[in-house]
Amino acid sequence: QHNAFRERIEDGDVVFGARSSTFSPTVVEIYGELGIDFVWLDFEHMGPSPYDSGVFEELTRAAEVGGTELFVRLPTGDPALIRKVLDAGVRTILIPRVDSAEEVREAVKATRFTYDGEPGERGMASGRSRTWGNAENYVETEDEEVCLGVMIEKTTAVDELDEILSVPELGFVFIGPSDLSVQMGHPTDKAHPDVVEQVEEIRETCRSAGVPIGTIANDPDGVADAADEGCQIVRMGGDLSAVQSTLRERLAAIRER
Ligand code: 3PY
Ligand code: MG
Repeated sequence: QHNAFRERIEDGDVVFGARSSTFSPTVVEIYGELGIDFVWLDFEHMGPSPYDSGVFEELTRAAEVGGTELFVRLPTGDPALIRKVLDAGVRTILIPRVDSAEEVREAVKATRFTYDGEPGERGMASGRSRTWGNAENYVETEDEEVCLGVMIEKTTAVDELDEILSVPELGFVFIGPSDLSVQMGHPTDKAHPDVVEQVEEIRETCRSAGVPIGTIANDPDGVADAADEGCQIVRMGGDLSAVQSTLRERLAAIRER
């Protein structure tokens, strides 16, 4: 099975994902069955230990069965952690809070057997990424399946954006308006004109560089606007908010009768 997430954003398509804060393989499978393209698993702010390979093996199994792709936000770009998560079968990862192009290059290198014509820093594994269906051509094919993105959410990264975007193996950029609002001195005010302008500038730079852009949009109008703005990766909800809103409405309807 190819990494359809990577294939589709490289083809210029828009992919839609949802967060799963339950980290439940069953929810991952349901998302796949619904036709959701990727499952955002947030190990930056929550979740079980990202060093636990078993967690990722269960989730990648469920993603394969359901026909969706895991999208794992790691807490850091530590190469040791990146390798471990990829070896368990995850192929799409997001590194938050990057500061520099050098940091992005180090993270990318950890995902690759070949980097810039030289051997990369991915380790030969015997985990799920290699053993199930891909043992023979593992080294040749794996670099084509893995997709690494970074969050642009710090002013240090904005200052180095051109250099970050020139890393050829960078798969996509996800913009973080919440952290940008903190960084720019307007905490939680994502609608502040300076923050809005900064986000627009980052998007414009990414579009010019041909790097796919990710964003969060929680209603159909927001999703349409994001797609109009050239965003190709859209997170549009999650399991906790879906449970809350569905059951709140249902309970209210039942009590009204
Ligand atoms: C931010 O807005 O800072 C994010 O990280 C979005 O997930
Ligand atoms: Mg953030």
